[in-house]
Amino acid sequence: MLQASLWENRMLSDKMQQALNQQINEELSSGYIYLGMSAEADRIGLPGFSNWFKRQYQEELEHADRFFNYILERNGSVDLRPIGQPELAEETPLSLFEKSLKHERHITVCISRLKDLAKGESDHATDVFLEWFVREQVEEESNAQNVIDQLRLVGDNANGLFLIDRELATRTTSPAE
Ligand code: OFO
Repeated sequence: MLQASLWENRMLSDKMQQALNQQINEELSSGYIYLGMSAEADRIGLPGFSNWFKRQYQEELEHADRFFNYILERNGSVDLRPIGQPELAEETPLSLFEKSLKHERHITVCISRLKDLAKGESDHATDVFLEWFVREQVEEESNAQNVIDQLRLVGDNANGLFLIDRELATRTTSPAE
């Protein structure tokens, strides 16, 4: 009996499992959005921006992988769901990063809700697992905001845009530890 209750305590609740699966979908959708942004930046003629979004796409796949691995580690079931088409029109460099910031704020809300759920269920393992994402979201929002600030500063100045593009070209994939 004691053995059975210990085992139950190790399992994810159905609600938590569903929520973590939903987050895999959110992360893969994030990746798909950034892949679309990478293509759009290339269309505009900004290879550095295109590189930055492509790296971000790769980072989002790594985020999805963390949730995937965690569910399996907890003996849960992975349930992959459909991914929607990114909503991108003819974008400008600024509109791309404004969309990025808006999206990252949405992800921050998702992570906060997951954290609240873990706390509410006294699921300490999931609560601790989510700490990394809480810190990551601070960085994700800050990264997008920094580029928005630079773009607003240079305005219509082509030289300024060229310099930002050159800077964004240096980004390599570096998932936070
Ligand atoms: Fe952009 O951090 Fe994951 O989704």
